[in-house]
Amino acid sequence: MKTTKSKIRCGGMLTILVLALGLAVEVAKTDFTFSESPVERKQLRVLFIGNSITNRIQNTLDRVIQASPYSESTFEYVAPDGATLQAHMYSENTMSKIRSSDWDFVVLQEFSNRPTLPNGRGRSPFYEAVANLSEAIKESGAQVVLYMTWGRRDGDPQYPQISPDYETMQQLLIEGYREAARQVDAIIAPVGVAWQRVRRNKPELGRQLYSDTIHPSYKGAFLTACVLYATLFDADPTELAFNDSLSAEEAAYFRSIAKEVFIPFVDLNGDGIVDIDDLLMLIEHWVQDEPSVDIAPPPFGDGIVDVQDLEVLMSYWGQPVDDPTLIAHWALDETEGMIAYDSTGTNFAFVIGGAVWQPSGGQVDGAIQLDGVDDCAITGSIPNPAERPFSVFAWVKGGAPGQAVLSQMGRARWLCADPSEGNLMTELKAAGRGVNELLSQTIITDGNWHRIGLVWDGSHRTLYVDDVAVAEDAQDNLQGLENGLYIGAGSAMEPGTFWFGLIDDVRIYNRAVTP
Ligand SMILES: [Ca+2]
Ligand SMILES: [Ca+2]
Ligand SMILES: [Ca+2]
Repeated sequence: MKTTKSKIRCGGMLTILVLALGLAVEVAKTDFTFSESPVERKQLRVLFIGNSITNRIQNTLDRVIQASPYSESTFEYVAPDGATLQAHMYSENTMSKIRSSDWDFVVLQEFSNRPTLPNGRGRSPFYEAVANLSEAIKESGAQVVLYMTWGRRDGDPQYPQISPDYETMQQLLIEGYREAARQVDAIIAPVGVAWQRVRRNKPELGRQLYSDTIHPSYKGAFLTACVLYATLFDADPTELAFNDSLSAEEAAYFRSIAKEVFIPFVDLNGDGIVDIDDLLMLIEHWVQDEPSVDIAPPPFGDGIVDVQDLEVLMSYWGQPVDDPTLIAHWALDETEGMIAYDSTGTNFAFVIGGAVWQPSGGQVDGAIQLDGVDDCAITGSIPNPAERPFSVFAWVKGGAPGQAVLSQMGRARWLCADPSEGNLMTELKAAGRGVNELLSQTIITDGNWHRIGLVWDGSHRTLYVDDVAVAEDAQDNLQGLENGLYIGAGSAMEPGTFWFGLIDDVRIYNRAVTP
């Protein structure tokens, strides 16, 4: 099936592909990292226009700038509590401030729920105010920056039907700010995206970003300041040696997140390398508005797949992939010992039962061989996959009907062979009666290597075998939780569920990957 798919793709796209590869050679040197030459360092004059979401980060941002190579910069703020951009637009004080100086950037921050509300109530006054203010800002010779804010901690209590929870409100804010930026050709400071990363990857710390349900704590202010710093100075925030009042570890984590939001997702099919398969996916959607491959400019593209996306992809060609959406990755390349390391961080797995490392027997370097009796690997907690789109992949060889590749402790088997035939199956499903496991008709226990996967995009779950979708159904939520996993055993380590064979390269992403 894989061959057929590739043939169809290649046949129709060959001409474009050849052109793209020719172009790629010329653009391969393009680098989307931050500018770093000291001679390029320029002190800036920046005006912020907003409300308490701005004035609560003002002192932190000033300290970050003071501790940076840009300490001679001038930052001023017009940010009375509760102000909307519409109010600023009618404010003589704000308008004269815009005209009063030779600003490099003017940063606009809207009242926190306006960009989430339907056109009549929020979005159109937001767009209108951005357009009006931008006109004045551009006339004064400055560039417009939109300070994309974060969703309220528990959603919007005033409009629960629109933003019932944080994640929904954040998505609406991202959409609203993107559209506003598109209309006036503004730069986005993706602060809300950084908050979303923290809330997704470290839920407890994510709630600590708030001082109440709306405003930033000193932690939230520090994360925000790092993103604004990176946006305005085009500088790498991880080079700042400033922790403010945070622990060194937390400050370093927030700086790394502030950098990550500018790293594009170049490994489109989630297999750890940027190669021809990723390029084919991009070419397949050439000049279309396809979010899954619209990687440039980071962090969320610009609504079209074009030469800019190709340049970014090619700039990572053949390089190791640093994908911020890869939240856990057990390469299983160890040669000895009882620990399987997680290449994305600290979530190592304990190997029990006497499983045997196979350093030259894997599909991607080494793999682990399990005996089908009591061997498996036990991981630490991973973030709840049910809260957002997620994908999980593994390479497997061997196995028998009823055996499991990956299960959540005390919950569902995420990837397993069904008990009668050995077809790929998942038990991860929505809450409620009448919802069943998803069963494919593709046998994975035939003794050959297979790359198996489960993807939930927020509305559908799809099973993959060897990069081909083999089963799919609608599933608008999932029953998951923040918990550990068993690699190579069922969710209660029941006899008969232990995998007898090889497992390699287990990957979990917090995005919907199309393999
Ligand atoms: Ca790839
Ligand atoms: Ca693009
Ligand atoms: Ca491996």
